Amino acid sequence: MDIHFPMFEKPFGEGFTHPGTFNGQWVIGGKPDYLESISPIDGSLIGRVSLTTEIEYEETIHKAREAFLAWRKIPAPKRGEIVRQMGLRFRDYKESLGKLITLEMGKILPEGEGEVQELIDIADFAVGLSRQLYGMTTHSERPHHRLYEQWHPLGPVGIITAFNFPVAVFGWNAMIALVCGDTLIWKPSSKTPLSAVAVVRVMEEVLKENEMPEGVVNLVIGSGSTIGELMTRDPEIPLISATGSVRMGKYVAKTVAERLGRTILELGGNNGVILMEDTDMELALQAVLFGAVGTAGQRCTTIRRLMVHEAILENFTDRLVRAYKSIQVGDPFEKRTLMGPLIDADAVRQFEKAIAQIEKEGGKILTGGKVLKSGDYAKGFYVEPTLVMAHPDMSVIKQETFAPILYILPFKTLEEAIVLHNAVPQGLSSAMFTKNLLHAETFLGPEGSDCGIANINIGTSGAEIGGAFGGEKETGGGREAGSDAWKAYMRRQTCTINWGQDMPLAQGIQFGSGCTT
Ligand code: UN1
Repeated sequence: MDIHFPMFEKPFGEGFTHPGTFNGQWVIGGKPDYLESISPIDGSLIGRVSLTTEIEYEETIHKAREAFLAWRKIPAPKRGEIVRQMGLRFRDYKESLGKLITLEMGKILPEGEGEVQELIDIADFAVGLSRQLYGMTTHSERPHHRLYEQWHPLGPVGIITAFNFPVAVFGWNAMIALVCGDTLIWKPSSKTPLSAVAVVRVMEEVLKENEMPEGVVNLVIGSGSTIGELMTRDPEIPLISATGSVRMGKYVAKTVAERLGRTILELGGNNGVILMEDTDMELALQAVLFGAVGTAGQRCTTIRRLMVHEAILENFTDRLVRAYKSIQVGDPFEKRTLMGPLIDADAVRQFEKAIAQIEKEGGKILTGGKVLKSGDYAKGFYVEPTLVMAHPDMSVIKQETFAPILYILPFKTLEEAIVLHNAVPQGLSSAMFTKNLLHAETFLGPEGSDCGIANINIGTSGAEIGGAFGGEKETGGGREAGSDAWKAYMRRQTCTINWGQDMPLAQGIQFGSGCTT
């Protein structure tokens, strides 16, 4: 695979090794343990990355803390200027980064490049934001007093990301946190370490060219139980932003809460789309295909449940089955391919487990359901995109299986559809297809979708960076990326200034009138 990063001296493959720890310098200990990066496309070795040791971690967090003391003093628009240059540099490497994501994660190339675009977009957003970290003023109840709030940098921010968006989700956190004046300690997924190394090397170029202090951007690589544990317990990290499973999120939430730290959690999704009887079938078909099959069903925003009005059930299902059967599964670098592999053997096992449960619970597999093992598929982790006619009592529809399995659930009334829609523990993204304003507004109203994202006439995935991204219930409640998500990366300070000659107390309290001063 021809991927061009001038900073990597060696080509990927058997001989490629790289330090996994960056704290201004790439650090590698005497006898390091290595993590292998395996391509899900054919199981081949892309390269090895050294695992961060506890000593290296301590050194890194120390540097992140020291760098914070300097970084926080740089005016926000100047920090924005550094991020602007990073955005330009990401553009230079868009093709290479996109290819590396495809190679290491397995999403098709347009999605790999799309993910880099998401990183570029959030960098651009953060540049503008660096001049808009605004606070409000309000009127004091006391004469000659001014009351206002301002936002200050928070400290080193821990960013824990998942394999499915090895670059973009880091970007949402990192670009915003950087303009907010925070330094970063990034722990990427152990399944996609090289995408992380490449992104950090691009950022390193810009930081060095601008003679920024070491420790503004840091990378640590290791498992959740080693490095993740050190980060979540570390009082030097006031905020941990974590993306991943509900199980991981519950552990992170508890551990960080024990030291009264803050978290931003972006956990599981089990996203539903309601197709009303006046659905524009052509639009819905396109949206459902991208939303359910795109990224091989491994987005947290993937469409997993499709609630279809009985009046269009047969027609829409037939069309969907036909479309599913025409989907090309295979090498994600091939132009014709719409669906690449799952991330690893364990993901295939989870798929098989879900299929067994579907069968046990009386779901009808309309198409798909099998693991692809022969020929070109033999060495990678490929499965068929799967459509299931389901019923509401099935327990498998309540869980997030990170695979391309879509459950169809028929309904008769809007009320029934909304109850069905909300009857899962997760609450990330949701959508309705309709031309009826009353139905759309009901879905978007307080008794409608209970998710953090609710769309009309588009799918659940592929959110733009301009909005706040995140969800309710077991999704964790965090918000990242655009809108005012930046506030979570700063500390709010309420200030009252007395510019008068007297000392009036709030709430009209008279105190000390009986004593002599
Ligand atoms: C994720 O799957 O964790 O909305 C993030 C989307 C993408 C990001 C998904 N912009 O599908």
